[in-house]
Amino acid sequence: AVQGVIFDLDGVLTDTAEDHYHAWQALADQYGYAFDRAANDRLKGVDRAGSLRLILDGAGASVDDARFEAMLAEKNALYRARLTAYSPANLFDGVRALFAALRGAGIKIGLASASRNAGDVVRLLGIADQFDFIADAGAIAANKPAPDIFLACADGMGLPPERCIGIEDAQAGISAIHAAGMVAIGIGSEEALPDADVHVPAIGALSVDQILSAERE
Ligand code: B16
Ligand code: MG
Repeated sequence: AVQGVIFDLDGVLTDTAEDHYHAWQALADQYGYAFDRAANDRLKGVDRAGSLRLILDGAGASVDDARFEAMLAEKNALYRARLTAYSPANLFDGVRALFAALRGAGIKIGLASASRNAGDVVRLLGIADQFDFIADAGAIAANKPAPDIFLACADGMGLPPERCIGIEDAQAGISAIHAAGMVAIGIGSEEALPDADVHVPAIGALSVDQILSAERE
């Protein structure tokens, strides 16, 4: 039986994806690199350095290491400036009720975000105390689609991976969940997340029963 549910953050519990987009767009504009929402879609679930590499590749640009690091710091400053406006109102509808229902069913709750800002974001959303374990993206060797962060989260909750279910909005995240040996629930359409075992349009549409009965396709 399922004993733990591991949540992605950006795009699952809150809409930070929009803020990541605006930060990358501002950085790209500043350097004259072509970038738009379609290009941004490919960055979902990809870590900060991996995202910048994709943007530079897309623009046919290359920079030295010092400039690369400076650009990462700049993007993060732009992103964190947007986070200052965050409050519990930024939590997606239904998250608190879902967490309460999971807790009531004796199921542990974990967080597996690729974001190094995840701890600050859940504090701003007012849900930091709801997690049994928050995996540290900075301490993970390989990022999504590698299974590492989901495995670290299961381990941190004291559960074997096969007793956990993962919830993700990005294809890289669905792959990471499957590579960890877990059932994957996708927030999004079948077209966007063809590999997910279950699809729901938003986190608020997901019930505990649906989570507990989800099976690998
Ligand atoms: P940071 P998730 C990911 O979070 C985002 O989807 C991705 O767009 C972002 O680049 C990445 O976190 C790194 O974030 O720059 O804050 O470390 O979807 O895994 O919760
Ligand atoms: Mg995400």
